[in-house]
Amino acid sequence: PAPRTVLLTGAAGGLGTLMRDLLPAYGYRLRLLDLRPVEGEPDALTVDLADRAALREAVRGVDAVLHLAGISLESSFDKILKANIEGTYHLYEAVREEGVERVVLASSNHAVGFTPRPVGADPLIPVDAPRRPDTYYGLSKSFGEDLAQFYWDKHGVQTVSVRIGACFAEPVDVRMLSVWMSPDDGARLFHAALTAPDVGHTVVYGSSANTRLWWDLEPARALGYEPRDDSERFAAKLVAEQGELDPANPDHAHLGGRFCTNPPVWPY
Ligand code: NAI
Ligand code: 15L
Repeated sequence: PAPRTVLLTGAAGGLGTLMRDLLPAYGYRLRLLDLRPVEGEPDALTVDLADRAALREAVRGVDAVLHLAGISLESSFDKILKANIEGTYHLYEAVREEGVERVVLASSNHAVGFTPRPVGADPLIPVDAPRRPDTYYGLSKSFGEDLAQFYWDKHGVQTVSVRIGACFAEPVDVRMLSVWMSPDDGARLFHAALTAPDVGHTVVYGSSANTRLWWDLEPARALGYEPRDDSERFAAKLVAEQGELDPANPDHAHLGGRFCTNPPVWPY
């Protein structure tokens, strides 16, 4: 049966805000959590992932957790350690202690960011390609995937780790034509990840069915995900403004794009 009550962590963030709008249509009742207040949601829990007691209370009685909270760009190792590495550990401990069956974990393409991007007829990047984090941020996502595997093997907590490409209303640069996940497809994929049976720990790439796709979407499709969007409708405008990706430009050489060379930094 589909889980009904889902704890959405990171509910005040960009993706959290999109999913607050889109997931209720799939029948979920969302319990919201963030470090910051969630605008217009007085019942949202204002909780730091460092607060284990509050996390335990937050997960009590939910059917699943959609874990989006954390630092979503590059930062110092110390900040990443606290929010993403220790924070995700605290979340899994709360989940284990309260007997929650499933987590859907926001991993990122930056866990494999130093993988060279496919060029021309190169094959799509498989989900079992070696992890090649491109930042401390990407390292924390790689850790999250290991943590999820460990909690499955050791404690029977199921996880789908979604290596999200870039989920925004529209792609904003030419690289994003390859990695874009439309918000509607994001909701479709999270719904599939929340409901597919017997996932154990499954890692999938998360994007739309883009014409310029770089990675294999079959593992996501195997969960029941049927993407309906393709970034190609934005391509003419973006390519006219920015040109095609340049094989000689180091910013364009890897899946992680600029995260490999000059990563955007978390603002606080
Ligand atoms: P965001 O930065 O907009 O939102 C993250 C939220 O987490 C923020 O509201 C922040 O207050 C909260 N947060 C940070 N530290 C916290 C802590 N210690 N305790 C509780 N809450 C905390 O990021 P966005 O774009 O919404 O991404 C959500 C998740 O998805 C992140 O884990 C990110 O790494 C991942 N992701 C997102 C992608 C995207 O395209 N939006 C791409 C790949 C991964
Ligand atoms: C991420 O992991 C970031 O959280 C998001 O803000 C985007 O920059 C995305 O990757 C990307 O690769 O474009």
